[in-house]
Amino acid sequence: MLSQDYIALEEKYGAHNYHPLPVVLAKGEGVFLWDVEGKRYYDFLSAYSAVNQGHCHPKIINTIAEQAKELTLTSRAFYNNKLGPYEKYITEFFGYEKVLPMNSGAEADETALKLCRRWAYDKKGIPENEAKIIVCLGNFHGRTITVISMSNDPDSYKGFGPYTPGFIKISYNDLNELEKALQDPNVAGFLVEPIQGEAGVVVPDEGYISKAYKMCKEKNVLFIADEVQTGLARTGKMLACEYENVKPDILILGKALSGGTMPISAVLADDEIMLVIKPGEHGSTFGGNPLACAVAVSALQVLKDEKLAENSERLGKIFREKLGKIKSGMVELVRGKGLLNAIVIKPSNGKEAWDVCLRMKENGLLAKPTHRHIIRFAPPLVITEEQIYEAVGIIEQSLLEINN
Ligand code: IF1
Repeated sequence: MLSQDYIALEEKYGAHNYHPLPVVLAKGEGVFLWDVEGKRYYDFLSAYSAVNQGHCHPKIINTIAEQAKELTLTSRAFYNNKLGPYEKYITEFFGYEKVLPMNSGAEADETALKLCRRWAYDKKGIPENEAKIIVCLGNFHGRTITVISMSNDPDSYKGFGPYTPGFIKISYNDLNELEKALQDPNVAGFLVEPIQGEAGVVVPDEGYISKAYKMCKEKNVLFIADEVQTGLARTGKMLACEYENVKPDILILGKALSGGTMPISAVLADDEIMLVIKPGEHGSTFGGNPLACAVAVSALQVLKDEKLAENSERLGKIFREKLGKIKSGMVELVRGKGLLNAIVIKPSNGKEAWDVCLRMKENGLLAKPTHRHIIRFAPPLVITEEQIYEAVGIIEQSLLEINN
């Protein structure tokens, strides 16, 4: 079968909830992907930052193979011999007292919201059913009904109501609005992405996160960081909040926690918060399964052993500098941190970001537009300096070809 045959199958038998670039992938290794015809591409999406460790990382794949032969799932009705060691490893890794394991990012966000609400009633003394959580315009936290209730993007929420109440929406990167919203005594938490991913890699002003954290502390409001996309070395630190020396009260992780091999997410917090949830009050069939636990330990070890945060910080600077030098009228702006970057495209001759991505695909590099005029660039963090140069060459060539 050829690419077009696989595309036709998805079109006929799959729900039409995506609009993919027309490439059918069959193999991945490190920073590269191959399509079914054998053509090789640089992967500059990394499955939305889930594949920070590179495709099919040998250490992670070996862990899967070994653990899959022993035990994969027992449910949380029983103990297993991988969960405890994983919990010890990840809590020490990030400096928290407890972890709650889930699967998808959206589930981890939901878990954090539930934790925050329960904490509000049990510890802060907010009257039952009155707790409010502040969220930011432009946020992306997933696709469940409660999570889309926080969204102001009609593509995410429109036509799926009624929505979950209890959220206050304020502008991102606006401390005045935060200050005002925090006046409400029923506010229990502030949920924020240190860099907004879906919004198009929107980097807030320096000091925003640390000041927001301080303001939350003054009002006894939980500071909840969604680092599903920004975390795990993507932005040049293990966590993006480290840039501002902030340790969130609740930390949400996902995506690269498995190196892109399976859905693994986690919520971290100290006892004061985590222990408000009692047996039977939250959980998941797959959360904390032995296969996932073994994989997550491996995935975190790879990030540390291969110094991927350092690589991301160093190569991110080089990447943005090189992108900024591209002589094309279509590049309006380059922004990002570490290897989470985006360019804002100025349409030219009727050509948009989508056309640029199609041309880059022809030239051997995969990336996806977001919001019509933004292209996200987020290669696996195992990329080398030479590969960055080659990739920038492809991006530049593609822009120049389009703009003629
Ligand atoms: C899709 C974007 C990225 C996330 C943050 C939670 C989740 C996500 C900060 C939910 C998920 C995704 C999912 C992916 C597209 C995507 C995305 F384009 F929408 F903006 F990454 F940039 N918090 N992000 O970014 O995690 O439940 O999906 O595991 O196809 O919807 P999930």
